Amino acid sequence: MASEAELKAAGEKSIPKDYDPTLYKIRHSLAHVLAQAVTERFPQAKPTIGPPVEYGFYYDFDLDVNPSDEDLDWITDRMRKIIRGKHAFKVREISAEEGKGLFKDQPYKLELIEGLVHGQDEYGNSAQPGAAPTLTVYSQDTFTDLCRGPHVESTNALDPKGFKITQVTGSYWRGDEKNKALKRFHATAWASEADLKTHLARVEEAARRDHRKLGRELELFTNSQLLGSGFPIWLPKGSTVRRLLEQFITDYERAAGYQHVYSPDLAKKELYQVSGHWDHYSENMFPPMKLGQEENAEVLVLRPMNCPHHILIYQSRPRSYRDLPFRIAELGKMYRYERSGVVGGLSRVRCMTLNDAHLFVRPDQIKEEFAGVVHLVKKAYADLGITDYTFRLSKHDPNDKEKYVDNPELWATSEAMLREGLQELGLPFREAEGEAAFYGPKVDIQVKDVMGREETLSTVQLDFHLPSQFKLAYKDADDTEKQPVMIHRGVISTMERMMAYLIELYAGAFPPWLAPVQVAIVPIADRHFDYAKQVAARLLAKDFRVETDLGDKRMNAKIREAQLQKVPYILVIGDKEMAADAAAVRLRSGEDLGAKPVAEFIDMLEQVVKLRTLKLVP
Ligand code: TSB
Ligand code: ZN
Repeated sequence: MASEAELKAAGEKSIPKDYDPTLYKIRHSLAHVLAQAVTERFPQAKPTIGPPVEYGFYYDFDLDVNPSDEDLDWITDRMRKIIRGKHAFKVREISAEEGKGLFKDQPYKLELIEGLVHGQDEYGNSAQPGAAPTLTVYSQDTFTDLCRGPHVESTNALDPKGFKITQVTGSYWRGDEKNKALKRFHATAWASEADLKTHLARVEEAARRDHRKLGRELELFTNSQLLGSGFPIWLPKGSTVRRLLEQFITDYERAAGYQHVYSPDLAKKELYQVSGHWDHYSENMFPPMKLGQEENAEVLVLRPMNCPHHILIYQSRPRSYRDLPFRIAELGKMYRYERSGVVGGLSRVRCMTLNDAHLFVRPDQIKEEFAGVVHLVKKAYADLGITDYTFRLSKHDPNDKEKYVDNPELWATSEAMLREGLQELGLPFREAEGEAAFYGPKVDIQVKDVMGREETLSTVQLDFHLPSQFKLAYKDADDTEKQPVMIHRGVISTMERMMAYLIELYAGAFPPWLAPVQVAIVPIADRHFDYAKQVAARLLAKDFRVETDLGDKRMNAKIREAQLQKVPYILVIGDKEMAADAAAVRLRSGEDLGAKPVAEFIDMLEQVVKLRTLKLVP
């Protein structure tokens, strides 16, 4: 298996297929300009490699000093001067011998040439066999680099204010910590200064909304070194939000004819051999555990999906056509071996709870049930305030026989059915190859984070494979045995991913119906404590979530604290309010609604919570 460092290096070099070719050239050319400036500032610096990455580029140098802010300013100014010099990027083909002469003082370039000659790419990985090595060098001004290109024609095509050096971090030659430690200059780079500014503003907004940061500040969840990465712990406040979401979705499911079940988090390996997970999904599974040393000892695996368990529920008694659709739902815990480089915060974890359901349906019921799920998704999103989402038909990759069951007919039928289902509902969608589940195609509901990165929240999947693997059956009206079809679906997604998304969507300011604390009560002085406690008790009796601040801080500090915690309503209580059975109502935004009778405030809160409005005042 690849080492951590290799995976990391591989991740950094992977340029997505849809990378903008113009930005690629701009960023790659700027990397050369940066290398010129860095080697002028630090003549001892040995350039290694400097590829474009998402949002910009980096360049790694073997360099014995830590560049100061002053150095970075100098380099930035120098880069701008070089750009304004309108230097052409000149390309030249060279022989390996010539290259070795040209880069005789640059050990890393020599190693790269050596690798290229022996069919390796610049990361030391074997390139396509048989590829004849043509070496090219690109020069601008006084600087020459070994490079495949392509580049812009001249520095004239670069905006001298379109880039920013963001930081210098440590890295290793070829991403391997056994190798020489290097200095990595990171820069974000764009076609124009305006684009750079837009990007920087987005980065700032993303940092403000970052669910990992807000999760800490608002005490929603935490992580522990002792647990390991990908295993978040839900703190009391995060758990409150989660419980509310779970209640919300299970209520909707009950109304839509789902039945809820509980099943164990693991099963014998055989279950997953029958289902096909063992063959097609074991890369994403934790290693099995053998109970005992004997040859025939039982082997258990943590479940990566809940479907096989729900199939056992279907099989717990004979079914007839009248029993269908049979809708089984569970907030099911699953375990997936995600690579450690990709787990972080809540949106990609290794232990997760899916708002899962499996619908066992007759073929004539597929369309209606599919529509029912889409309807449920839309209803849930409307309540949660999720408005920006798109539909993706996620298809298999016919060339990948390992990941997908090999049954062309199954794929043709099921993909066509989902496509029709979407068309009949009049939903715009796009199609993506290689995104299906191993057992069938999906309709994924895609959302974007502040940085525009896409991820899947809800999913609806059509499956003819598992019913066949488990020989599922029902007795039809004419007494013959038929095979049901399965629809797998998640509406809320995993509680983890939805929580991450909602924290960022609301920037931590949950709507009143979801806020972990809905009301903060701030008595001004000790003599108001008893009355404050009474108000809290009345709110609690109505099932509202209240915190009363009986600390000795000043009123303003208490209000500020509640605002920082993004508590929607703050009730300030002094002599006047106490006398009138009232409270001065403030919102977390700082807006002051003035004094209101407590009964009136309770009415308002009841209404806002019942309607699940995002606004704090109806
Ligand atoms: C819907 N068997 C189906 C189920 O019946 C299934 O497991 N589908 S899935 O593999 O696509 O996962 C369902 C959803 O879980 C995904 O759409 C995604 O929103 C969420 N999810 C997947 N992996 C992770 C993860 N590592 N961390 C958090 N959420 C995840
Ligand atoms: Zn499933």
